[in-house]
Formats: sequence, C-alpha cells, structure tokens
Amino acid sequence: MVNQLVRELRQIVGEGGVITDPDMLVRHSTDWTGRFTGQAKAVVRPSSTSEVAEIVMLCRQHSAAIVPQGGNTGMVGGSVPVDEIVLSTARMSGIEPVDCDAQQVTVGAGATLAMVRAHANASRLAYTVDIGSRDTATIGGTIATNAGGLNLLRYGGTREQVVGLEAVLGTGGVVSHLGGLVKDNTGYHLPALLCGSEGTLGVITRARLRLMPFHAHRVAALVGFASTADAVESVTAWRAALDVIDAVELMLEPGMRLVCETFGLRRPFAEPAAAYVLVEVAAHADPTELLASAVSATPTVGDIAVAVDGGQRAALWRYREDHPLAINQLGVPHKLDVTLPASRLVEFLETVGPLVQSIEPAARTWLFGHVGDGNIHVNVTGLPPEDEGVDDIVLNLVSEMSGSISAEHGVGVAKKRWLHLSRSVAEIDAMRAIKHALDPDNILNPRVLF
Ligand code: FAD
Ligand code: 2HG
Ligand code: ZN
Repeated sequence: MVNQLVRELRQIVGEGGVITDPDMLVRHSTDWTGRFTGQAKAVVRPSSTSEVAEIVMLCRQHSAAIVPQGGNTGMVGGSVPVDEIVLSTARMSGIEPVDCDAQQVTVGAGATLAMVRAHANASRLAYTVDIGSRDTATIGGTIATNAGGLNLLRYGGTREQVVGLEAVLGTGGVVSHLGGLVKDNTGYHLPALLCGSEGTLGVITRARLRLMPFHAHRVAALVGFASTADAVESVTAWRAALDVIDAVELMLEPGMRLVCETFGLRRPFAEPAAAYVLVEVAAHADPTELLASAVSATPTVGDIAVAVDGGQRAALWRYREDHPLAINQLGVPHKLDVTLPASRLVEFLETVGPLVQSIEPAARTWLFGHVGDGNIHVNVTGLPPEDEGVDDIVLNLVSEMSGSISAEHGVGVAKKRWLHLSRSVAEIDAMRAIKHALDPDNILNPRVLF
C-alpha cells in the first residue's frame, strides 16, 4: 500500500520529488530540540500549488495523513511525523519582484524568512517579522504558526502582515486570494483563518505580504538592572515614551551566564546584573538621542552598552539569540512559551522558578523573551523529556494568572493537552467544526491541536 502510494506520488512530482531513503528521512523526522521524533513514510516535495492539490487528493483516496513541513524549526512538534507522509515546501521557494507601489510582495511558502527579508530590503522596504530561526524557518511555516518574534511589539505578528494567501485545503480544493487589496470586506477572511492553523486546515503554497518602510538608522542598547521588577517597569516606561522601539527583550543573569560560558562570550559588563533588557530602536532619522533620553530618565538603570553599527548590534543580539542554543546543550528542554497580562508579569517571573524548584529540585528554570509583549519563554531543563508534571503546573499557573499557554509557538502536539486552559468548550467546538469543514477526512496534521 505504501509502495503504491509512493509510486503515485512520484507520478505527480517526478522521481526526485519523493524521498524514501531512511538516512535522508531523519532530518525531516526529528525536531530542533530533539524532543519530538518519528519516522516519515516518505517526504514529498511538490513544486507548485497544483502538485500540492494532486497530492492532497491522492492522500485522501489512500486515507494517508500528511504533515506539512517548512524549515522544521517549530517548537511544539507540529512539523514532526510519527509515520505520516511529510509534505515539504522546500521546492516552492520562489519570490516575485517587490510591488513597490503596493509595498507588498508575493512569495512561495518555502522561501525562508531571511530570503524574504533581504529581498524586501533590496527595495528599501522591510518584511517586519523576525525570529532567531530566520535562516531556516519558511514563510509557510511562519504563517501556519502565526510566528510572533522580535518585532511584534511595533508591527504586529505574522497575521498582521499577511494580505492574502494561496492554499490547498484538506478537501483538495485550492483557495487563492493574492490580489493585495488591503481593504476587502467580502466575507470570511480565509488568510487570517489559515494563519495560526498549524497545518491542520490547508497547505499554504503562496503568500502576499505587507512590507513596511525600511529604517536606515538603527541603535541597540543592553541595559543592566538590579531586579526583574526594575527591568519590567523600565520597559513599560520606554514603551510609553518611544514610538521607535523595534524590539525589547528580557534576559536574566543565569541565562546570560549560561550563554557566555557555553559560547565563550565576553560578559557584557564588569559586574553581573540581575536582569538585562536589550532594546533596539529604528527610524528614518538617527534615534540615538531619543533612546538616550528615555534610558537616562529611568532611575533604576545600571550598566549600559550601546551598539550603533551592525557588528556591535549583532554582538549584543548574540546574548539574547543564543539562549535557545545554549539551553539545548543541557539536554532536551521543556519549552513553555507563555504570555502574561502586564499586571501579573513580574509576579509570574518571580514565582515560576521557585515553584518549579519546589516540585523538582533537580530542575533548572530559564526565563527570557519578548517582554514588551508579556511573552516569556519558560525553559525547564533537568527533567525527563516525557515527564509533563512541571509543564502542567506552570501552564496552570499561567492560566490562573489569566495568561495564554502559547504565546507564539502554537499548540502542536506539545500543548494540546492544555488547550482547554486557554480556549473555552464553545471555542474548541467551533474550531473542530472548521477543521471538519475544511479537512473532512482529517488527513492534514491529524495529531496537532485537538
Ligand atoms: P515548521 O517547523 O516546518 O512547521 C511548523 C508548523 O507549521 C507545523 O505544524 C507544520 O505542519 C506547519 N506548516 C509548515 N509549513 C506549512 C505550510 N506551507 N502550510 C501549512 N502548514 C505548514 N517562533 C516564534 O514565533 N518567535 C520566535 O521568536 C521564534 N524564535 C525561534 C528561534 C529558534 C532558534 C528556533 C529554532 C525556533 C524559533 N521559533 C520562533 C519557532 C519557529 O521557528 C517558528 O514556529 C516558525 O514559524 C516555524 O517555521 P518553519 O518553516 O520551520 O515551520
Ligand atoms: C525565541 O524567542 C524563540 O528565542 C525560542 O521563540 C524560545 O527556545 C525558546 O523557548
Ligand atoms: Zn520567541
């Protein structure tokens, strides 16, 4: 049966479009953290929307489930097969010329985020979604997960950038809305629905993206604080004072120490700080003075390192972006990506580590993230990968504090057990009804979300 399916897949995409060699399947069958692992039956690599539609129809006939896969950098196991067919978008990476009048671009789902960002910059425009996995994560994957990332505070997340989409639904039907009209109130907004659907409703094949003006001037500062509360309160003040903040990220001393020791980086300051905020501002005119006056008006700031050129900024960003890499070196982490209401953020940051320690003395809790959005990445190491006791306690704490159990990574397979903490029965019923309508045979990512 599998052999027959593979033969028919080859008829659609050609001999080289289907991978069955076990060695080559490995990288498609394990996630970035090593927590989720399976064995794809095969990887099929279509190069057009019509090929995707044929594949979906064929898999419907064979009752063979499909896992859509972009860069496989997802953090919740949604792109990892147990034994399904992986549909890779790698061959659908074409990028059209930028439409400078509309300030938009149409791109293939398999284009990487870094490619699209560079392409926009070449036209003095910017695609404003940015995440640490930019070199590997794809446009399709970032749309399917509604990726948040570093610049959401200023520009909104992925959903806000998607003007239109082309996708193949679980029915095999193609929906295409790539005209680029920003005002278009003509019924349900399918692009918005597919955004964040985690491959459960359709395979995204192309996207029409909103671009923003390119800011030629960019300055970053790393600021030390004596406490987490001081850091969070300062961020609130800067957000109120500045309309040029592109990113504002929180780190704590244990994470900073881990990153510096793991990668041999120089400590940023002569003395450690309890908490660090990395703030980046960008504008058409030099925003250094604006940033300096906001920072100097904050009484609790400690040491400061300012970066004005690209090399200096990259050096500061390594402290933040190397957190996931350094944590991975300690073993398979439990990744809990949560949002708290602004009013509960400090309380959460001060409570969660001691709570985890009280239950699992051997566990270490690492906290960092997109503090301007209330989004904290809680990473816990020193636990068996399959032991979800700590996850349960942390996610329940988040729920009790009126937060979300998934800020930006999605639900995938990792969080579906806790979906009820963030969504009501009525909401989950509505989501199931949508799933059933668009994927009646449940062949697209059947293990994800529900
Ligand atoms: P994959 O991992 O391949 O897939 C993710 C999900 O989308 C799966 O459910 C998959 O089935 C589905 N999918 C993929 N392509 C399609 C498609 N074309 N059509 C339909 N469904 C599809 N995420 C953030 O939000 N913010 C961050 O700041 C961030 N930083 C990261 C830093 C690092 C170092 C790493 C490793 C990951 C980070 N991520 C972050 C997580 C991850 O990069 C994002 O979730 C990203 O959007 C996934 O893109 P991908 O192409 O790798 O998708
Ligand atoms: C980030 O912001 C990513 O670096 C990954 O979302 C977070 O590793 C994590 O927990
Ligand atoms: Zn993040």
